[in-house]
Amino acid sequence: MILNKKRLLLVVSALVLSIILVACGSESTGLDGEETYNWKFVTEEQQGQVQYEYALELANRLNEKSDGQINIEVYEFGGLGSEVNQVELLQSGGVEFAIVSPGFTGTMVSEGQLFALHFLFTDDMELNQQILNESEALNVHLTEKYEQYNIKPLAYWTEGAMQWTGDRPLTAPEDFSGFKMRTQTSPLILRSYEAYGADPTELSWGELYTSLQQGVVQGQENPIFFIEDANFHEVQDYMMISEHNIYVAMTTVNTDFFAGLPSDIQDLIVETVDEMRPVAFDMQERMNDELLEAIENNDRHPTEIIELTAAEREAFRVAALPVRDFFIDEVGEDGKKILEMLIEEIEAAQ
Ligand code: 6CS
Repeated sequence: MILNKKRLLLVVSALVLSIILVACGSESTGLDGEETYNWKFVTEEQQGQVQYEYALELANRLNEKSDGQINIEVYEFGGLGSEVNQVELLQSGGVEFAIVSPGFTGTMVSEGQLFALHFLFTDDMELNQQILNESEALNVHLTEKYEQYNIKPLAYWTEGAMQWTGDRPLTAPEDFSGFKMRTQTSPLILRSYEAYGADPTELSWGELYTSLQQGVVQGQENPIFFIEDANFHEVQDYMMISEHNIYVAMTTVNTDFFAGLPSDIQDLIVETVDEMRPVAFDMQERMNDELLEAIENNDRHPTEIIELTAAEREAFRVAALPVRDFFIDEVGEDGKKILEMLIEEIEAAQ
């Protein structure tokens, strides 16, 4: 009797084990199976611009590596609404992948607003990208904050240093006094410009060209490639090489969607997003260099390019420092810890 019970226990254990093994096995058969995966990937930019070209390259690599099992349709900015609408689509699963700028999630993931702080990163773009790749503050702690909203950042990467354009030279904080500055949708970005005395307005970039042309706003910030490709230089007389910040983009997926994928597909996505880090860096560097030349050589729409001196940048850095306290006060304890850890990581990297 005792022997029978033991035998029964053994049989039951073996059965349970085999069920677990089969279950685990089926979790990792995505790439061996017949199934095809058809996903949507929305970007905040258009053909020829960094985010769109990045997304296309990532989609092509995943298609090739999966022998055609993974098919991703990449969407340009515009067709699926504003940048904020696109974030909502990602959260609801209307699209599986998105490139998201933290500047459009500021009212939701308040901790992500740290990217709005001026003069936080270094002046060395390669080092900045390395920090974005390796930072625990970002890749673990900030990522957890996004995941609470069904957004899973797989990579933080830069589209280049940010520059100001304006209808006037902007070389000292006082030049921003009463200046109508366009910003993305994030309280801390607004606050950063209020610290210089500006009068900032949130706008989608889809409305920016006309708003600059009509004087609804007088200036804006963006990497050089974007200023040229979106033709903002046509309706702005000055471009300041201010490098007051870096433009950060996030490659994101819907968290629930990703969690439900077979593990080998998850691994393939993570591996390919990792491979894309240097590709994205080279892409933005090339486009920023080429399009700076294009602005310099544009006689039809001349733009005066003013490179801020070290002393001018220092005056802005000092004026921007109190915004860090505002971030800490407004965003709370977790945000404070993430920011402090990131600052330590940046200092250590230097
Ligand atoms: O200024 C903006 O809002 C846009 N700038 C860039 C570089 N990418 C997309 C974003 O929406």
